[in-house]
Amino acid sequence: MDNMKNFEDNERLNNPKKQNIIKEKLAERGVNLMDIAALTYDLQKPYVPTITIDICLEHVNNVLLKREIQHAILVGIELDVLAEKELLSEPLLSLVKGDHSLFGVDETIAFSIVNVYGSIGLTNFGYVDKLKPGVIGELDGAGKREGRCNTFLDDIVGAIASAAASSIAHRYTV
Ligand SMILES: [Ca+2]
Ligand SMILES: [Ca+2]
Repeated sequence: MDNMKNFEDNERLNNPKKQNIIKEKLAERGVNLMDIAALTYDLQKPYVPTITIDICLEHVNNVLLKREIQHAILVGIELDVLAEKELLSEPLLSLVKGDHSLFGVDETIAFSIVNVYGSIGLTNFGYVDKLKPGVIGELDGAGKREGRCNTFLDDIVGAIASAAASSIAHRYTV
């Protein structure tokens, strides 16, 4: 009975089919899961010295299984793509394209990703959002080029890395 219940819970929370769609969408936007795992590695290395990049990648994959997170990623990426194609209406188009400093919905989407993993996720996200390490900085820079919009993507990537780091922290610390 318990096994059945766990199975149903996982069915409700996880969606393995959509995980592949999410991976494809991230790849289309130039994001490699290994780059996200590298961010997770840097976040967790000081706390879990035995951590490996493969463990980080495994946790990144687990994060991408969660329905709630998949939906947040889909919304964010779609808005970046629509902004690039100028298919949003004003004033939203200018806000998203310009990554306006008072536009915070990209961070709100990121919070909805890290929130799944509790308060450690939020702390990790605050850190990567401030320092913009690795691929986050690259995406942020690329998004400022003509015809390119990464307003949501940089926060999404930071949030996935932070969520994976939190998943590791929950597993390895007491
Ligand atoms: Ca923002
Ligand atoms: Ca952003």
